[in-house]
Amino acid sequence: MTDPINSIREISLPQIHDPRGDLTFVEGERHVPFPIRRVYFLYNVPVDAERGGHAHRDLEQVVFALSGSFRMKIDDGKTKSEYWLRDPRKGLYINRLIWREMDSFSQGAVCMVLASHPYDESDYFRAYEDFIVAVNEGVK
Ligand code: T46
Repeated sequence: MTDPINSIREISLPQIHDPRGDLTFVEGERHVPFPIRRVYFLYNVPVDAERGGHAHRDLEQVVFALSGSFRMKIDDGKTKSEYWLRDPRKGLYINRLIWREMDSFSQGAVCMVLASHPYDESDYFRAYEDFIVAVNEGVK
C-alpha cells in the first residue's frame, strides 16, 4: 500500500520459510531507506494504553508488529489516516514531520521500531500546535 500522505508506505521484508519455521531479516539502506542507528521495542503494553502523540523534526522510522497487533493513527498536518500493524514481515515507514498515535494494542503485542538516528528529545514535537506550525512553515 502507498499512501499519498508524505511518503508513508508499507515495507515488506523477505521471509525464509522451511519446516523449522520462518526467518525474516532486515538490512539498513536495503530494506529500509536509511542506515539503522537505533532499534527499540514496546512490550507489556496494556490493551487500553495510548502511545505516541508526537512528531519528529528529522527522524525517520519503520514500525513493525513483531507479535500481536496495534493501530497507528497518522497525520501529516493536513490528512489523517490509520493503519493496523499485525504482520511481522510488514513495516510502516514514517517520514519526518508526521504526527503519530498508537492504540488498540492486543494482549502481548510487541512493537519493534527501526530508527534513523539515536534518541534525541530535541527532535520531538510533543505539542500538536508546535507540529502544525512546523508543517505550515516547512521547517525542520
Ligand atoms: C515513536 C513511537 C512509535 C529513550 O530514552 N530512548 C528511546 O529510544 C526512546 C524511543 C524513548 N526513550 C525514553 C523517552 C521517554 O522518557 O522513553 C520514554 C518513553 O518514550 P515515549 O513517551 O516517546 O514513547 P512512545 O512509545 O510514546 O513513542 C515512541 C518513540 O518515542 C517515538 O519516536 O515514534 O514510540
